[in-house]
Amino acid sequence: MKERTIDVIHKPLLSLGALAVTLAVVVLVGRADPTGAQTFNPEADFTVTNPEPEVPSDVIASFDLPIGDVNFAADINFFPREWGIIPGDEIPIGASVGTVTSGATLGLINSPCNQEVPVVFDMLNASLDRGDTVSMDDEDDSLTEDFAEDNDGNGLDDAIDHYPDFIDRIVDEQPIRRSAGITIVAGTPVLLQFLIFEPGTLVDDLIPTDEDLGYPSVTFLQDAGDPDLDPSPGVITDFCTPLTVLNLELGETADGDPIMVNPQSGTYTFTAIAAGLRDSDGDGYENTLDTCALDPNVGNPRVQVDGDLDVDGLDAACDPNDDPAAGGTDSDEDADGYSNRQDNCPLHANGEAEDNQADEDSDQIGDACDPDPSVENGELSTVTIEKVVTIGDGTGPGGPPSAEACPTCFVLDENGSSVGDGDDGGSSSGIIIGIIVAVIAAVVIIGGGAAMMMRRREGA
Ligand SMILES: [Ca+2]
Ligand SMILES: [Ca+2]
Ligand SMILES: [Ca+2]
Ligand SMILES: [Ca+2]
Repeated sequence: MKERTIDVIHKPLLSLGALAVTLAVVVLVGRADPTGAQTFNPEADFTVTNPEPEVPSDVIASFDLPIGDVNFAADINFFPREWGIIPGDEIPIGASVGTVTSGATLGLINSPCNQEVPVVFDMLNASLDRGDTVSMDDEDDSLTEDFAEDNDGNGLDDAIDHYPDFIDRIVDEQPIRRSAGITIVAGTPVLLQFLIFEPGTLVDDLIPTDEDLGYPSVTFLQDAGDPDLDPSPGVITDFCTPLTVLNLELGETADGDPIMVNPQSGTYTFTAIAAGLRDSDGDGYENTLDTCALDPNVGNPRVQVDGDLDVDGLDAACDPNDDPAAGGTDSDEDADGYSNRQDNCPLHANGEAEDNQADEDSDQIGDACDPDPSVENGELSTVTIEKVVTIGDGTGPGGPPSAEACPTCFVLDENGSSVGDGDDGGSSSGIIIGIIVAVIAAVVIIGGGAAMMMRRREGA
């Protein structure tokens, strides 16, 4: 995999929240190729619960990063293009379409990054009507954000049956399916969404629009990525490995409406491409986790006191005074409002009174202390995982499900062919039924980047 491609995809992801990574939907199997990724070795698994051809089947995907790895910056999945995908307007609004279960590891309130936090989302089919929107703010002053209320009293949180308005500020395109789930994390309602767009959709100027890549599917956590948001100090000060993600995508609703339908008998390759976060000083700790991003650490930021005698979160490699007896302890060394572990320049004031954690090159080292603010420090470790999945007995040319098997499957009208024809299937046909699960699995711990801690830019 070319570095360029990952880099291209990585950048827009960086604007997303920390927890987004925990929600990364990875539909893949196998082990990572560790080439060039000594500290980024994701493992993935993939299961089709019913491998019969041309029937709805659940897809269970897992993705794990072991402790000690850098967390990931981006993850892009590709469903085989022959998979049968049912558009959201063919599925009842509010129908259950899956579950996301994740085990995240967080650092809270400037403590070591070792708090295991389980997060579960029940995903529901959600409205695609961009003309009927809901705000992520509490515009009616009810003390609950509007998206997590049921103001129209139909039993669905408003983010389900109304389109969150921030999405258009990130991707100004019509999706063909949206699923959404809300769960409470630390007392705050958190919204997770998966959006699937038509092949070739310009999701972002920096994401390839080649139709051959299939359907871009983008994950949103809260409104992370909204250009109207700014960082702010918060309680989540780090997000690191280990990380586990289990994603169940249902093949059909409880009422038997199809959601995803297997292709014809054959073998199909799932591919995932993931990128690990940058580690400027090569000490094994990504820049977001490393309070001394430019100096190899003395200790491990996941372990209390290790390399940090005064327990202020600043490793001795750069702590100007690591001796507690000498009054070295200072959880916000530069007194800029961001605690050391959340601050992308712990020794340089760059809080809200200054440039507020500005990071031009998105390498998680703030402009205020970045030795080269316009060139990323540290490499992205890229990993590609492929898995061949067998449907039916695996024989035959394969191809998308027939129109009889899936009359509601999304059809890409190209060269006169359609998914439902069933007579020109096979991987070499012009039909493109791929999916890029461009899981916006980005990581920005720095800058108060944790999604829940973002807030509306003033005047926005
Ligand atoms: Ca370091
Ligand atoms: Ca210290
Ligand atoms: Ca600072
Ligand atoms: Ca930077």
